[in-house]
Amino acid sequence: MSSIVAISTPQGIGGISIIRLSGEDSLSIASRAFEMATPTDVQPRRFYLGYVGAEERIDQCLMVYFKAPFSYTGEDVVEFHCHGNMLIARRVVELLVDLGATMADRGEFTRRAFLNGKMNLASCEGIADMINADSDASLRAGYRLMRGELSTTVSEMQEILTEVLSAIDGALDYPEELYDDVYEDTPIRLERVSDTLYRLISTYREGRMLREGVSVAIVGEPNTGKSSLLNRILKYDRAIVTDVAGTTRDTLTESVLYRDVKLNFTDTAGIREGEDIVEIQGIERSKEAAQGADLVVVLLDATKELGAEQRRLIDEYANRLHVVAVNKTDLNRDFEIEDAMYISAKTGEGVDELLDKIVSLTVGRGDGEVVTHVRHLDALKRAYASIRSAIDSYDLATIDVTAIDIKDAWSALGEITGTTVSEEIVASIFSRFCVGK
Ligand SMILES: Nc1nc2c(ncn2[C@@H]2O[C@H](COP(=O)(O)OP(=O)(O)OP(=O)(O)O)[C@@H](O)[C@H]2O)c(=O)[nH]1
Ligand SMILES: [Mg+2]
Repeated sequence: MSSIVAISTPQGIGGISIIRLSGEDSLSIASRAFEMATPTDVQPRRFYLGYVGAEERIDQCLMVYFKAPFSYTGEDVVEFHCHGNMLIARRVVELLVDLGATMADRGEFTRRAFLNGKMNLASCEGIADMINADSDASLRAGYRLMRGELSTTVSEMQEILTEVLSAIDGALDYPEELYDDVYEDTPIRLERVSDTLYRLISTYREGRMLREGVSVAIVGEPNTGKSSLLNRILKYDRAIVTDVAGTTRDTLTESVLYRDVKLNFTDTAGIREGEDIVEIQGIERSKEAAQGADLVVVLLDATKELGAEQRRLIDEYANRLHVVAVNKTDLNRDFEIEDAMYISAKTGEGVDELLDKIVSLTVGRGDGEVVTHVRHLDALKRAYASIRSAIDSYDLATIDVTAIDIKDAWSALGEITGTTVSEEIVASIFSRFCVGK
């Protein structure tokens, strides 16, 4: 494969810029571009001081060589660590292209690592997640995916399925043995795989929220203090607050990091019988926002009697993940309703407790193994369906059909680690990467 080159550090000014080359010609290309300050034989994993350039020196820099297969891509890799200016980095890339390298595509280094067996597909996705993470929680989830927690569980399930398949194969050749050893044992082993699949599938909701953030809609009647609560959470006056009922006309979404988790709050227009066309549309949007949210905060006003409309709102979200919060407790401490949180957007009282509650209801399970990608979820669901079908239709007479179901489950699982995945999926995964990774 041809040698590829790219700038691997961000486009901008910094301490250093790293230009990376990978491929079988990379050392010979690099040697023609680099003049050592003290000429010597290049050893892997050692830094050499020298000059990069051809007719004209571009920069004084460091060069390091990683010999295949002990490199990120599994190929020969050379890096130049130059001074951190894009003009320098671009000239070095141009020079290396002149000497025979080609420009790398997005994610091409990591893609080569995958193709060369340095990393499985789920680990590559973990790397992309780490690079794109915008909260500590999503960073940790990416790291764990990269380190192979999910892949290990998936491979363990595949191993069990492989054993079951070979036992069935053997028994098909010697049917008299099938009854005792395999026939009894197979459903038990399949149930074990089924349990693991079920457990993993049920973590997806939480996993997605860890990766993308938790969406929370604040709904309530006009003037209950929804916008005030948003401002209090954001710690600045983002939304307009007035004592006029119907101040907020449109939904408004902002994110905060709270205890390492990204929370995406949507403030909405107060819900009541709409008065004008703008307000009616705003209320429509409030309902849509609440519909799409992971969790709904139903906000009540401690200074008002609990009316029919508020009760209707509470009922409406009763079957959803929700928190009922009573606001303005600084004005009235006697308002009581079952299972509510008591807060004051004005003084901040109770607001951290509310946020804690939101976190614990959504991503509160902490550090268990979680599924974070819909692609993985989809593969797990298909594997689960095949295993259930294998168990449900389990019968001596049709053991060959069972074997087909088990093979289907095995190959669905293989899509996660990449052993059975299509070229299109691989391409779409690496298109999410940046150039130089
Ligand atoms: N004393 C007190 N006043 C509050 C509190 N929260 C909000 N308010 C006041 O209540 C009024 C309405 O607040 P908003 O935040 O605009 O209420 P809203 O729910 O966004 O109202 P709409 O946008 O009209 O639906 C404002 O005068 C706020 O200052 C609170 O905790 N205590
Ligand atoms: Mg408002």
